[in-house]
Amino acid sequence: MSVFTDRYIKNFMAELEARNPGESEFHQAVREVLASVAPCLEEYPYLLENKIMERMVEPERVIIFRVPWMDDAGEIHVNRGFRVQMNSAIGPYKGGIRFHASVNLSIMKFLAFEQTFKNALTTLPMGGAKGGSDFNPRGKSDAEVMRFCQSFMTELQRHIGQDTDVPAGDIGVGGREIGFLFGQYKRLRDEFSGTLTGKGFAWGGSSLRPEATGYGVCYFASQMLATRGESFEGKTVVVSGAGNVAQYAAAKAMRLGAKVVTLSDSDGYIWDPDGLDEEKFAYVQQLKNVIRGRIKEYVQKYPSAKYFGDGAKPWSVKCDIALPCATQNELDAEGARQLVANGCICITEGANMPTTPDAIAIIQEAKLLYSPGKASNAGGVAVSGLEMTQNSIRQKWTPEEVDAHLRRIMSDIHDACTRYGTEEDGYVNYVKGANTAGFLKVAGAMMDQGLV
Ligand code: NDP
Ligand code: 2IT
Repeated sequence: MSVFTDRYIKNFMAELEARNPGESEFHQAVREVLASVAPCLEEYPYLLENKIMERMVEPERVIIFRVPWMDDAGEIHVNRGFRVQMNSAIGPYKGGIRFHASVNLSIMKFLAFEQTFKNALTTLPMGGAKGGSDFNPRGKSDAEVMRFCQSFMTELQRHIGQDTDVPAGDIGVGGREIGFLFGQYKRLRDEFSGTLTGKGFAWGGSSLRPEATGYGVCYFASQMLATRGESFEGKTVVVSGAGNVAQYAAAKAMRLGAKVVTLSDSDGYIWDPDGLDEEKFAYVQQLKNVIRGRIKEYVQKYPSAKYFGDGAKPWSVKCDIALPCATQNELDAEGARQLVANGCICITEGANMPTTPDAIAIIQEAKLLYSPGKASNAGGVAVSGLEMTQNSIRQKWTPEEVDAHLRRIMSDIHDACTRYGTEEDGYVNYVKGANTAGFLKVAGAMMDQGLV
């Protein structure tokens, strides 16, 4: 790192932390991008003079609102709603909505910041945003979730629209929640539009949107593996999470010939040495998406599997490929050391920022294949972009058509990462590649549009 780069990052981060106190996840996400793009800033001084980075870390708009709702027993609750509209340089704001007890401004800003670069990488015209609430959907009835979604949308609808800001799902927001949110949006705005993505197939949704993130993760991982003459065939795969992304990443890995041996939730993980098959996958879908149960119930159904509780993570399980698909900072230095020691060759992120900075350093030092979520999980928002296109032209594409687009987009993202991330010794630094490619695209658009 040059003296300029080192000093620039230190000064920039000191100011960012002072302006945004306590927002540790946001600081972490900015620091990583800054470290990747500082050499570009040195190379193109007009980006420095135009304070492009300073403008990128300041959201264009942040909306914080009260979300009151009543539970089934008649008790009143008050949650906090957020929408961070980070950057609209290359298209309308676009990004998911997260319902999880941990949601706060720092998490919303880190996710909106990451989304800006991810969306730029998809090749589609989408700006970056994220929203959500500290509402905890765990244990809530369908009726309670519906009332919460209706209250949340009653305020959010003022700030979104098909050409303004297009939300979608994320942790705690899947097909059920998008349905309730869309219903309320339609009622209040009197419009049937593509303002949300992840809609049901019968009412404007795209085929393959539920599968898109997880499938895209595996398409991207396949490209990474191919750079070393490898594939999923015959490999052992560890997956964390058991939600939307984890389920379809696991299913695709299995269908590509790998043995998927773990799934997890925040309570612990299951290890199935025989690996997932189609029947077990159908059971997991029923358990998580319909019954809304816990992953530990898997071992009652399949007693040859083992459950490890107390919030245990699956990283000590020997594997060739790891797919972290649960949440931010779930893979720490200890987990990274275990993966490296056990001979893992590839870590492809399905979640957003699941790997801590010290874990990334360990993984890259060992020259493992490693990709950041903003590159490898971009398939979800990419198919959301394709859903917007289909809504605009009032047409529906077949699963084969959407899959072909998804594969091409993941391949284009891989190309961008290798173009900007290949180091002198030939090692592909996917973090540097993804951050640089995304940054240059957004920065160019901001320059074109003047000081706004
Ligand atoms: P889901 O709500 O469907 O599933 C989340 C999974 O992660 C659950 O198994 C959940 O377990 C686990 N999890 C959540 N929080 C924690 C935590 N604090 N510690 C441990 N485990 C946790 O969400 P998604 O699958 O949609 O999202 C997973 C990740 O992928 C997130 O990082 C999200 O931002 C990212 N992502 C999602 C996309 C999408 O299209 N849905 C697109 C791109 C990225 P539990 O039930 O115990 O909470
Ligand atoms: O993190 C993400 O990319 C998402 N949650 C999906 C966003 C979207 O608009 O589909």
